[in-house]
Amino acid sequence: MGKNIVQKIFESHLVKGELKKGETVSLRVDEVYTQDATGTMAWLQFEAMGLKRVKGPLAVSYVDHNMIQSNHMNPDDHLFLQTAAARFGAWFSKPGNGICHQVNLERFASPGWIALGTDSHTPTNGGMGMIAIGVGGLDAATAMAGMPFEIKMPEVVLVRLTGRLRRPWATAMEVILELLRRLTVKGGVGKIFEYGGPGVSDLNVTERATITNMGAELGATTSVFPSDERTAHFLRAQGREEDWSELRADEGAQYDGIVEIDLSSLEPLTAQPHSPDNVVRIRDISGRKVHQVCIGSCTNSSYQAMRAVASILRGKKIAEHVSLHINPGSKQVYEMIARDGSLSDMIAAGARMLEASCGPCIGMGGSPGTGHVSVRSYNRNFRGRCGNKDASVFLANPLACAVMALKGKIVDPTETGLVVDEFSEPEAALVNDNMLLAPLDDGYGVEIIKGPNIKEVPLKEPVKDEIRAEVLIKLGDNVTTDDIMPAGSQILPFRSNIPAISEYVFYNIEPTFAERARKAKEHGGGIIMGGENYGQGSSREHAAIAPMYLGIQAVIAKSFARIHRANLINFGILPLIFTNPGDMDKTDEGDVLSITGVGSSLITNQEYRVNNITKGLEFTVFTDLSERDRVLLLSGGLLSFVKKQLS
Ligand code: MIC
Ligand code: SF4
Repeated sequence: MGKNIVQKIFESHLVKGELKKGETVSLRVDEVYTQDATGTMAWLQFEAMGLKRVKGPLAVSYVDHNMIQSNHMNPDDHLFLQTAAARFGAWFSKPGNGICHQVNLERFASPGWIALGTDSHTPTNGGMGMIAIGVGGLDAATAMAGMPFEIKMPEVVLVRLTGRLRRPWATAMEVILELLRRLTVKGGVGKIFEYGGPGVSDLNVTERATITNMGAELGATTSVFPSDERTAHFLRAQGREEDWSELRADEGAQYDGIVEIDLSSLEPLTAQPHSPDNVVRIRDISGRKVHQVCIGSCTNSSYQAMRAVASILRGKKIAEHVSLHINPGSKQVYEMIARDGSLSDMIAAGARMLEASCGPCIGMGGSPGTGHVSVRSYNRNFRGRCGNKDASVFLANPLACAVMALKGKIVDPTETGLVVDEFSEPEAALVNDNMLLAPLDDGYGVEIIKGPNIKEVPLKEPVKDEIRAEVLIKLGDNVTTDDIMPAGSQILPFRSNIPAISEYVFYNIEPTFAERARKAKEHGGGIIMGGENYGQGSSREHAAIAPMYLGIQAVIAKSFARIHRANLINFGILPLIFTNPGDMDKTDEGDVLSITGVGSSLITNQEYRVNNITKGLEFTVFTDLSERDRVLLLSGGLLSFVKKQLS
C-alpha cells in the first residue's frame, strides 16, 4: 500500500508505538526552536531540570516578540536567552534577525525533518516538506533534553489542489482563508493537512508556508507540502542545496479525508472580526472606511510579498486617514528590499516601517484607535489581540492590504486597475547570517544572566484525590489562549515572571478573576468552565501556568484544543470533558463542585462524578489521557516528573 508524506516522516522518526490513528506514538525530533515570549520559560524549565546541554536535536533560540523595550524587562530577557543559548548549546538569533518562523524557513528548515517550536505557527515550516509542530515550553525543554516527543497519531487529510491561482490578486492567503471558511477554527483539531495534487507546483515555498502557517487557525496539529523542484529552488537560493531531498506521497496513498480546492476558482477573501474563520469575499463587503493597514507577520512577510506590496505603492501615496505599518519577516528580506529599492517605494508612499519582528500582530505597538478598522495580512483577529477591544480587525492578503492603504477603504483589488510587478523567485537570496550566533563547543563556563524580572518556575503539587473548588468563570465556545492570558505591550514583558503575569488571567473578559481565584485558593481552589475547542490559538503555556499559580484545579469543557490541553496536563491541571454537554447549563459561576476519588478514577476508567454542592446536582465528566499524561498529573506536572527522573 502506498504511503502518504506524514506516514513516511513519522515512520522514519518512530521510537515507540504503532502508526495507527489515535494510537500514542513517540517520535525522534530533529529540531527544537523557541521564541522569546515562550522561550524564557522553556529555558528556565530546561535549567530547572538540572540539564547541562541540549542533547540530540538542533536547538535555536529566537527573539522576535518582546521587542518594545520600554523598560529593563525585554532586554533582560534577551540577555538571559543569549547567555542560556551559549551555556546550553543552542543557536541564538539576535533581536532584529527576524520572526522565528520566517528565519527558520530560510536558514534551518529541511525536507523530511520533525521540528517542535514553542509557538503555534511552527507549522509554517511545513511549506518546506517537514512536520513542524507547536508545543508548550516544557514539551520543548524535554525534547531538548533528548526525550522523544509523544503524540496521538492524528488523522491525515489530503488537501488536493488543482488549477492555478488567478494572480496577482488571488494568493496563497486565499487558499487558507477558503479552508477556514469551509472548515472553521475547529475543523483541523486532531488532524494533519497534507497538500497534494497538480496545483501544488503553482506555489513556491514561501507561498506554501503562508498556507501551513495559518493551518494553525484551523486547530490542526500541523500541515505539510511535498518537497519538489520548487523546494530545491528555494534551498539553492539559500545556499543550502545539500539540505534538499525529494518527498512525495506514493501512488495510491491512503487518507482519512480529502478536501478539494480549485485554485483557479479563488478570488480575494477576507476574515472579518473577530475570528479567522469568519471569511467572505472582499467584494461582498467593500466600502467600509479603513484607518489602519498592517502588512507582514510570520504569515505574509516573504520577499515576494514585500516586492508585490512595494510595486503597488510605487509612485503613489497612501490615503490621508490611513496609517500603514509594514514588518518584513526577516533581516534577509529587509536587506533584499533595501537593496532593490522596494523599501524606498514603501517609505515614499507613506509606510511606517517596523523592525523584523511580530510587532502589531501581538499588540506590541501599532494598536488601532477606538472603533477603528484595521486590515492586516496577519493570521489572527481575535477581539482585543491588537491591543484594543474596540477595534475591528480584518485579515487579507498583503496585496489587497496595500491597495486598501491607498484607497482608504475596503475595496476589491481586482477592480482598481492597479498593476503588480511580475515576480520570479531569485536565484540567490542575500544570505548574511551575522545575527545568528552558532552554539559554542563548550559553553560550560558561561554565566546565565537573569534580570530582576526573571523568576523561578512555580511547581504544582500532585493532583488531589478530592477536588472541592468553586466555578470561577463560565465561558462559551472557542475561548482563545489570548482570552485566558492576554498579550500586548503591558502584559507580555511579564512572561518570565509568573506571579506578576497571573494578575492578568482573563483580564480582558473578567478583570476580577485573579483576585477571586486567589481568594478561592484558600478554600480548595477554582474551576474554569468552557465550551468547545477551549484554549484554541497560541501555544503560550502561561495560559496554563498562571491559572495553576492561581490555584485552578481543573478545567471542565466540551472539548479542548491540542496544545492547550497538553499544557494543562504539563502543569498538573485536570482537563475534564462533559459526558453530557448539556450539563454545563445546569452549573453557574460561584457554584462549588466536589470531585471525589480523582486518583482512582484517573487510573481506572477515567470517569469522574461531579457533585454540585451548591445546587445539589450530580453529573459526570471524563478524561481521555495517555499513560504518560496520567503519570504527569499524579506527579504534579511534567517539570516535577522530569526533575524526579533525573535526580
Ligand atoms: C501568537 O501568535 O499568538 C504568539 C504570540 O506567537 C503565540 C506564542 C506566544 O504567546 O508567545 C503562539 O502563536 O503560540
Ligand atoms: Fe509573531 Fe504574530 Fe507570527 Fe505569533 S502570529 S509568531 S505574534 S508574527
